[in-house]
Parts: sequence; C-alpha cells; structure tokens
Amino acid sequence: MIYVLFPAFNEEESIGAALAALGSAMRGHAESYCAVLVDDGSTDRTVAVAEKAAAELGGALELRVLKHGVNQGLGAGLKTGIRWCLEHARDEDVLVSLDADNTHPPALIPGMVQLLRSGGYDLVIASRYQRGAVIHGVPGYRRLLSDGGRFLFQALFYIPGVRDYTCCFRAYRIPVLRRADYVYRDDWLTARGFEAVMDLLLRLRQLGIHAAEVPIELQYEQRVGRSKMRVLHTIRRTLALLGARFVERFGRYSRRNVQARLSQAQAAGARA
Ligand SMILES: Nc1nc2c(ncn2[C@@H]2O[C@H](COP(=O)(O)OP(=O)(O)O)[C@@H](O)[C@H]2O)c(=O)[nH]1
Ligand SMILES: [Mg+2]
Repeated sequence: MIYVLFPAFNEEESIGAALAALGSAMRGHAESYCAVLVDDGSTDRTVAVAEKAAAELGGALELRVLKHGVNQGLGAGLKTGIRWCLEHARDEDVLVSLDADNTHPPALIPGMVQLLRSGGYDLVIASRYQRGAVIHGVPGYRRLLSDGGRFLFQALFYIPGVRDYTCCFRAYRIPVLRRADYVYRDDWLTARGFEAVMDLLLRLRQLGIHAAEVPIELQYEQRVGRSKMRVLHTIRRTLALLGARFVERFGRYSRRNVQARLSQAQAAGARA
C-alpha cells in the first residue's frame, strides 16, 4: 500500500485536482493507494471537495480524512498523518507526503516508490536541485530563500544524496519512520509550522539514512490563491531549530547515542 499524505489548510480550490492527478498517476499500477488528507481546521470546503474527487474516481482511490478541530500548523498536520500511517501501515508499505495545493505532480510517485525499493533507500525526495528539475512560477525571493537554505543545510547537516531539505514531496519507507519513533519518542514531530519539513530530515539524519533524489517539476503557477507560508516567521523558527539540532548532535542525539538506542530496539525485537 502507498499512503499519500496531504496536509491541507483551506485547499478547496486545489485538492480536487490534486486527488484527480493522483488517480491518473496510480492508473496501471498494481499496488493500492490510500490518500490520507489531514484537514487542519479548514474553514472552507476542503473535505467535501476531496470526498467528491475521491468518489469520482469510482472507488479506485481510498480516502481517509483526519481532522483537527482548529488550525495547528503544517508540522502538526504532518505529525497527525505520519502517526496515523505508522499505526496502520505494514513495513513494506510506503508513505509519500506532498503539498495539497496541486503544485507537486503525483505522476512522480510511482517512480519515487520504485527507486526507494529497488535502490534500498529509506527516503526519496522530489528535489528542485537535481538536473532535470523544472520550476514554474516560484517568486524570486522564495527561490533565494530555498537556495540559501540549501547551502546552509548542506554545510551544517550534510546528508549523502540530499540537496533539497525543504520540499515536502518525499517518499519514506515505513521502517525508517518507526526507527525515528523509537529513538525520539515524544521528542520528534514537535515543530508546528513549515520548519517541520526540514526538521523531519534533520532528525532522520541522525539515524544514518540512505537517501536519493529525483528531479521535480514544480507547478507553482498552478497554485490557486496565495502561499500559506509566513516567510519571516518560518525563517526565524527554522534558524532557532537549526541551532537546537546542531547542539543536540553533540549530546543527547549524537550518532553514538542514537545507534545505542537502535541496538537496544533490535535486541528487544530479537527477544520478542
Ligand atoms: N496542516 C496544515 N497544513 C498547512 C497549513 N498551512 C499550509 N498547509 C499545507 O501545507 C502545504 C504547503 O503550503 P503552501 O501554502 O503550498 O506553501 P508553499 O508551497 O511553501 O508556498 C499545502 O498542502 C498547504 O495546504 C496549516 O496551517 N496546517
Ligand atoms: Mg505549495
């Protein structure tokens, strides 16, 4: 099963097209897909539109809707969705996350999943920084921000195979998320806002992950309405988190400590 997680806040104008595109992407692939929509206190018709779009696919796509009563932020939405998937998924399943605003083409998903499995990766990212990536309609200041972020993250938190630390469009193997859950317990998926996307990767980094990227075609011009990212707020929160994660690397969540916890988990698993 491929779980496709859409964190959404007021996406009534886009979620229908995003689900329809997922329906087209899955066609001809034997594996089943389950769209997991985390509706984060939307005040518009996001859920109704999603349900209609799924119904129009004639049962080909299972849709699960998880709801927050009040808006809590993108990170909180990802947390709800990831936790739900970890409860329901089997180890051979895959979790894909992507924007609900129809700017991330679901057509990439089958290829990402195939690479994840055939290459033995824990994570495959749809990246703006791989040869062949095409970016439509992203404003200059947002590009500058991503480019600056990329250099900062790569310098401070190098992960082999990773260039794009802030794109939400990723395919994860379930066991790597379970390992993170075991190591960090309640101390992960804690970031509330957009900085959570980067934080997820920094936390997985300490586990020693194998990651790869595929080029994305980012259809930003297809976004209806404005981006929900508050730029200055996100920069501030991201920098604060970077500092915290940098310090942790030399203490509580050093590679050594993390590996020790993972060995404990393996030993406990072997005994069970
Ligand atoms: N759960 C949740 N999702 C959000 C929130 N704000 C934005 N999103 C979703 O996060 C994704 C990225 O937001 P978007 O506005 O597209 O940001 P951009 O792509 O960085 O410009 C979209 O799927 C949004 O619906 C929020 O407050 N809560
Ligand atoms: Mg977006």
